[in-house]
Amino acid sequence: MLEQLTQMFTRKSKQAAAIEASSDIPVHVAVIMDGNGRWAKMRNLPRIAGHRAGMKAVKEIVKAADAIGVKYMTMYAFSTENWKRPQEEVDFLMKLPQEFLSTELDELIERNVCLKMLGSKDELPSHTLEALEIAEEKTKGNTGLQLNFALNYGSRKEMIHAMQELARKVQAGELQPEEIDEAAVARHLYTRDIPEPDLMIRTSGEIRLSNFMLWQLAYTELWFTDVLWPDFTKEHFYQAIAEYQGRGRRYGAV
Ligand code: V0D
Repeated sequence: MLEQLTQMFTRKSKQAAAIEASSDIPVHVAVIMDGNGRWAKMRNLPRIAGHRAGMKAVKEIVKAADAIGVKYMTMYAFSTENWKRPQEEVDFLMKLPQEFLSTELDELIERNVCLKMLGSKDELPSHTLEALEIAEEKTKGNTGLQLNFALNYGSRKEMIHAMQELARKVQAGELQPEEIDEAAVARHLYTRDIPEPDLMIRTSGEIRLSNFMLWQLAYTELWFTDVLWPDFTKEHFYQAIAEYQGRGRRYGAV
């Protein structure tokens, strides 16, 4: 009875309520949002139409994650390899953060969401970087869901950056080589302040990591679906969470 009432007042779906009741909510969920181009192609639309549809899915999934109490979401939006796409498509993609934030930032602030960018800021156009930095600044004190956008992100690039920082500290005599352990490496990654993902979701039928969080996903549960990202709904998301809850994680122990 109490559960039903709670459900009514929070307008949560039955599926969401059941997941939340299981109490094993993943703290951090990472998502590779794949299949936007294929979604558009199937409809004889330009690829950019797929990206725009994908942005709608981002909004729905972030809400769904927030509703069950996920603390960190990391969305892979643009990889270091994506610069090789046609200039026109890259230019369009680089406008999406502004477009997304112009309609969503106020609501994200209202929902106490803290927004962060994960990746290298070096190559980003100034208009994209500026929108991101304003959003980071406006939400930095928020204590609710932390929403990370991996943008110009590549895991090997991230690890090389960490190795260079560590080497610099050794050279400067600030660090002994023996002091480079897992914790020291983790402290030099973009994710230094974020727990490792508990669950990684990849859409669109590709069963690989594609240079996404290679260090951080060492013990993460991986979940793959053939559903294309623009078609990915909160029901699919909750299915992934429910299957995650049914798996026993052992971290190498028996
Ligand atoms: C295209 C599917 C939201 C994946 C989703 C720069 C590829 C739509 C953002 C976004 C993209 C990024 C930062 C931010 C707010 C929103 C986004 C890109 C692509 C690449 F602060 N969707 N989205 N950024 N796509």
